[in-house]
This record gives sequence, structure tokens and C-alpha cells, in this order.
Amino acid sequence: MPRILVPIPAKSDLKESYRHSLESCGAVLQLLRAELTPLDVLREALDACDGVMLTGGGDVNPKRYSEDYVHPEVYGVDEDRDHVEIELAKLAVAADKPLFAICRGVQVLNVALGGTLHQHLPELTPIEHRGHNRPRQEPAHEVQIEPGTRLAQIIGTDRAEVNSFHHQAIDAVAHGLCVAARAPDGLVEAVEMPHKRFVLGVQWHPEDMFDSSPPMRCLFEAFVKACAGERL
Ligand SMILES: [Mn+2]
Repeated sequence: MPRILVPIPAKSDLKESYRHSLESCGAVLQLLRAELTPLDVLREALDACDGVMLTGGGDVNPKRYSEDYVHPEVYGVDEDRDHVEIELAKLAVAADKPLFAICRGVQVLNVALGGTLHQHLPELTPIEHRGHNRPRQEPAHEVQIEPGTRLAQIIGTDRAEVNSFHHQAIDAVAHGLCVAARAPDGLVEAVEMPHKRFVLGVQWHPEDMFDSSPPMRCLFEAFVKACAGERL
């Protein structure tokens, strides 16, 4: 069974729906506490696994994309977690290990590869991306999926209804990433790396729609298959 490395914050547990989604597709989880960890330890952890999943959480420190300005609404910055996840994203991409990046994870992936983030979406768009008290599985907006992308191939359509619980989003897309989906306001909602075995980041939370939305289940199935060595 493919083994998936999942970094988690030092002081909280993994949300059950992530575990449920991966295990339902036949994966084994290897959790890694995101504490200040030397690079060689991260490399060993990655070597022992078949893929990496990055999960949701607080905002990435703007310093990580060389931005001095910090918007007053930036919240939940966790320096150790930024370090561990950014380094793991770089290592996974370099080693061509499958990487599935969710919500904060897609932001981490973009920053790791040199991109930047919008720091406070309510100032940019009338669409409510933050979702506050909505039920987790409830769609919040549509995304348009770019034809010909891996995401389009996995989901099998050119649009999808997704939930939305993000405060920030990708601004400048990192070199090497391709936009795979956008919200109706133009915000980047998914990115991928066409020349890698499987690198996909989504701004929504497919794990919370796993049991209610077949296309979201397909994302996890495709990721776990890639971790098992199958070519898509
Ligand atoms: Mn959204």
C-alpha cells in the first residue's frame, strides 16, 4: 500500500476527513510533526514514503515570498510549519514524488517554487471564498477547469462545484506551475505540473466532499494511484 507523508502542525491533529479520504483509497498515512527539522531528516522522511500531501491551515508568512508588507488580517502564521512544508514541496518536486496540495498546501507549493500570494481576498473579490460558518461539504462556487489539463482528465468535465474556506490565494503563479482551474472571479483555484508524475494543488477542500462528490473522490484515487506507481 502506498505510504503518504503528511506534515501536521506541532500542536494540532490531522482532520479526520483527510485520513478518511486517503485510507479509503488504500493509502497508509505517515504523519510528520512540523517542527524545525533539519533538511536531511526531511529528505529521509520523504525517501521512506511514496508521496506527500499538504493540508489546510493558517497563512504563509509573507516573508517567504520576499514581501515586507504584512496585511493586518494575516493570521495563524507558523514559521516551523512554513519551513517544513516549503522544503518538503521543493524536495518532492525535485524527486518527482507525487504531491497533492490542498488549500494552504497549494499556497505553500506556489511559494516554494517562487510564486506569491494575495494576502486578503475580501479586498479583491465579491465572491465569498472564506466560507466561515458554511457546512464543510457544501459547494460555495464553481470552478472552470482548463481543457487538456491533468485535472480535467481526472475529473472528466470542464467545471466543478467546490467548497471554499480560504483567506488567501495564488497571485503570481510560480514558474513551472500551470493554472488548471479558476473561480468565476478569475482567482487561481488549481495548479499542476504537466511534466511531473503527479503534482496537483487545489484551493478548495476535496477531503470534505469525498463522500458527497464523486469528482472529489477521483482526485484522491488518482493521487494514491500515482503514489502506487501507476502512470495516469
Ligand atoms: Mn474559492
